[in-house]
Amino acid sequence: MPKIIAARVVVTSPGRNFVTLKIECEDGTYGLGDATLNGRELAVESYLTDHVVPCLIGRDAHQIEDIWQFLYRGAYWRRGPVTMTAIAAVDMALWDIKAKLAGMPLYQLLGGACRTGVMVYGHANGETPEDTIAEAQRYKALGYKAIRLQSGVPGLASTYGVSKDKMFYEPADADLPTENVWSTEKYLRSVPPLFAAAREALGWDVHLLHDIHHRLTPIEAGRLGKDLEPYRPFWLEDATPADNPASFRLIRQHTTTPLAVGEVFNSIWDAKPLIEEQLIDYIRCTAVHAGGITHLRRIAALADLYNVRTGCHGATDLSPVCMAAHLHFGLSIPNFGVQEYMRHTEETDAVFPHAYSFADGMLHPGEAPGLGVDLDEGLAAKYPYARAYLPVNRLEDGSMHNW
Ligand code: CS2
Ligand code: MG
Repeated sequence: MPKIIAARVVVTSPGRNFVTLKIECEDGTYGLGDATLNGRELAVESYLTDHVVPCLIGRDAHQIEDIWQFLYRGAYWRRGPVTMTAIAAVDMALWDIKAKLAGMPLYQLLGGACRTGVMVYGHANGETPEDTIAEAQRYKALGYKAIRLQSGVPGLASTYGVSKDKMFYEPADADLPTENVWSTEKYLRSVPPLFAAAREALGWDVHLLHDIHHRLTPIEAGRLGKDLEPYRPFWLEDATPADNPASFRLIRQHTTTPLAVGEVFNSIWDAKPLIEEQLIDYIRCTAVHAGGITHLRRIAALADLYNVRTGCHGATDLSPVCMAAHLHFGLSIPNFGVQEYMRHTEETDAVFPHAYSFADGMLHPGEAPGLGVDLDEGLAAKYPYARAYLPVNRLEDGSMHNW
């Protein structure tokens, strides 16, 4: 058996913070798992180092399911983002090891390719609809088949997801949370004209997406969905906080615009009512925050029964290790929908050399055995952890608002 003899956590910040678990076996084989939880990185580092790693030593790395069950059922404190991210890192690293030992790219072990590549969407953002559409044209010229549109809201000083840095922007941008001002009324007025102009300029052969970042009430989301119907968006993402799944019933009653949710979910239990009641069309859970490849496959299998497809979160805080996991997963499942792809910086790509590549609007995981991602530990050590937070949101009267 490939006996686990060591495991350790590497924290590095090549432009943003990443937490990576490296599990090593007696025969020298090692696997990598992403353990990055944006803004709470060190909590997962401690969970792994202090509470999980000691339990791994001496185990058979091939027993992926048993180790998953041991960490989930055995913890007593089930679920939660910190626990599930830690379990995810172990799970990813073990799949990496198993596929390396099999001499296969992971997607082959997961059942083989169901498609030629994984369709991705890029982020076009700009201060004005014109700027956003110009960015979208750039993505289209690069071959993207799906593009997310986010524009500045007239009358608001800043809008989350809109940045000067374009392709490489980093949302966690300050060592204490920046406070942004939000107005639902101003926002709701700005999105339909953006989509109208975008269809006019970009045509109908490209999928257009939009992220609401949980900021609307269900009835407001229903109205926006209805207003956007003529422009046929691919999806509306995180329309309202999903803590209460029943909210989505109200949205569904008012619009046929497809709905996506789940980037903050950490287990199948968060997704279950939304999937079973067919209240959503795309489930955005990730390998890193929802218990690894093992648990993500379980969520996707449930979703497939109800015609819900996947649309995994893929912002910059999901490391290249997680991106690779999503690509092997996405290539191998029947109900893949789309994969988010926010490009990492050159510094990040240098710390995590990888086999995946982009062509014709799709990513392909490549043919390297395992996940196909490595970690340059020497280079990683040159980028020490730097505390960084996402901004928060207040209404114009100062009330704290939803993410
Ligand atoms: C966004 C992210 O990419 C997305 O869909 O919602 O910017 C998200 O806010 C961050 O990744 C949070 O960590
Ligand atoms: Mg999002």
